[in-house]
Amino acid sequence: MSVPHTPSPTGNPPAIGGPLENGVSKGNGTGREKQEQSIIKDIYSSETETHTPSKEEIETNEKNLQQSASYLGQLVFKLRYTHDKNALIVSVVRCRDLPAKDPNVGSSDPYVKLQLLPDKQHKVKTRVLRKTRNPVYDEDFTFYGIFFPQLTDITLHFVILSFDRYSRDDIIGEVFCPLDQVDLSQIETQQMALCREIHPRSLKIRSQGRGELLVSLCWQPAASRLTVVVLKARNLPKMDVTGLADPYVKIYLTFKGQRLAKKKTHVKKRTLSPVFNESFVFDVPQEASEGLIDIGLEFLLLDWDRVTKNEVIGRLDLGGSKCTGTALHHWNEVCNSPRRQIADWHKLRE
Ligand SMILES: [Ca+2]
Repeated sequence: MSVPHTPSPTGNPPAIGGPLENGVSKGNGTGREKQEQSIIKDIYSSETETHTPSKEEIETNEKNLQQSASYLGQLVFKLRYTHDKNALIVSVVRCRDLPAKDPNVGSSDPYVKLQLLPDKQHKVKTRVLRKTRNPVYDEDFTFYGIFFPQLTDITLHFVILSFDRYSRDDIIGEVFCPLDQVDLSQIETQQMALCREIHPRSLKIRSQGRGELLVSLCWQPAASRLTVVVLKARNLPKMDVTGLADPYVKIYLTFKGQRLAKKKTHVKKRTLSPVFNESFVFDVPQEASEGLIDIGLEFLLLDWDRVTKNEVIGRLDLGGSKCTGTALHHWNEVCNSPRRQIADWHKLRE
């Protein structure tokens, strides 16, 4: 993970792209997925199936995490295809047992967004239902101009959200339904009901990995100043339906664990390999200026979103009590080599 230290904030060119090309699960017909397509499946019994070792690592991770993740309820929807209109009709029927996003009321104001992947031009949403954890929508969405053989390339992506009047909406969770795992001959003749468990968004981040961040630091004891250059990030998880993300970095200077100052980079839109090259200067308190005692830097890498709350992708601590491993090594070098700009890559953590 670490590269040779560079005297200037240019770093080494990062390898583009991560090991996971299939972050948005395009189904490959695994045993688990097959099982999930059963009509109105019983989610409790489906959790007992055995794990096939030939599965890709990402799926294994997702499965393990799913079992430990908190239960977010279920989504019920129906599918129908009409040949005379070349139309796919998706009915969002209802959600069951949603978590309460509004703790004061003990419920949520949920609505469901639906997109057809990979063509994200088809984008619809249900109305918002107020103060309920078991909303019934019964809303039909008709997607025209889809020829029957095209269906196997399409994945339905549902996002379940809770409306927030005062802030950006909360994401409750999401459901992916690749249509190549649905018995399509059935939906030609009749409406078919399906029920899927809602998965947390964090599952997606954790199963893909959080990526890495290249930062460069320079400690100037005479001026009592710490310069931080946020250079770039790589291998970030695919956060948006576009398969990309809109990353930015927040930095806090901490003293004895307390946040003293905050800075942030600009948002880099639609990229998994952002180049920031932004420099920040922090004034270090006089009492800590002997070798940066009790000083730390907290980095948060976030995904910006226009509608929903920005999500934290990963964190990094340099200095402070939580700093270990390569981060501690980097920090010690910075403390011991004043006036030198020292860069290093760091793996982001939860
Ligand atoms: Ca985003």
